[in-house]
Amino acid sequence: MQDLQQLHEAILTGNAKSAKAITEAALAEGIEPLKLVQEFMMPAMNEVGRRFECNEYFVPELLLSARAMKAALELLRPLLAARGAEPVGRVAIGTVKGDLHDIGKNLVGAMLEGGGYEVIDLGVNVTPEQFITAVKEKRANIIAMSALLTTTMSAMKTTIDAIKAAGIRDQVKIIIGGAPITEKFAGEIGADGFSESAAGAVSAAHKAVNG
Ligand code: B1M
Repeated sequence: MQDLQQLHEAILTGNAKSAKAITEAALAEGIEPLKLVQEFMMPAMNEVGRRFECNEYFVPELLLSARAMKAALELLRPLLAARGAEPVGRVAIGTVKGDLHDIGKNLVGAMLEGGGYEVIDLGVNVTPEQFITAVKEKRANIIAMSALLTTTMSAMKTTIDAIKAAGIRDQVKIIIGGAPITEKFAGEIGADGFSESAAGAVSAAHKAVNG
């Protein structure tokens, strides 16, 4: 029986090899992927953030923990994304311009896939033009934007304004999220939906599309 607290510890100490091995073993034991994410992996990243705030951790430690988190998440992603045949919509997802955080965005993408959406992952540091191209050329009917920095939240408004200026606002629903984002902010910038969690992003997408 795996001691899952070791998964928390592996992410906290940035040990990607160990994070991967424990995740593999836990999955082999039949432990639910979502349980691993919600009860052990995300709390570990929150603790990494707390230590960073208190100057106990610095950027190198953040990078190592992020790498360990990603190594474990890569194993879980296909399991979180297991779904039926017909996509219920096409989502273009990305972390906005100026922002390089992608762990939450990747988790949201996997949950949306699991919720039956086809997901076009535009990556990080995504410009308004890239989102517009995804709507025009890849026929995305939902845009999901992620921002983790207070300084990049404004890029969400810039993107929505650019989508309006491109004359395609009525072709696409826009949902947003990320640690500093609030429902109030989403309303102020004219987004159609907001979620503070990856699981909630699926309901936000359903709600935005179906009203
Ligand atoms: Co940075 N970072 N970081 N960082 N980093 C934060 C965000 C910070 C809060 C840390 C802190 O000070 N406590 C702080 C931001 C402060 C602020 O703006 N108020 C910060 C800072 C300052 C920085 C730098 C400026 C540091 C520097 O260089 N001096 C720099 C900026 C680089 C840039 O982006 N231009 C930087 C860099 C980095 C790393 C590259 C080292 C690394 C990222 C690696 C990567 O992502 N590949 C990193 C990390 C790891 C973090 C913390 C520790 C963890 C983020 C994370 O992955 N969380 C973070 C502190 C923290 O959040 N506790 C921090 C786990 C993830 C699952 O949660 O991303 O919140 P999260 O996603 C959640 C929800 O928010 C939601 O669902 C997800 C799952 O529930 N969600 C959505 C997210 N996107 C959504 C989209 C949706 C819906 C829901 O659409 C519909």
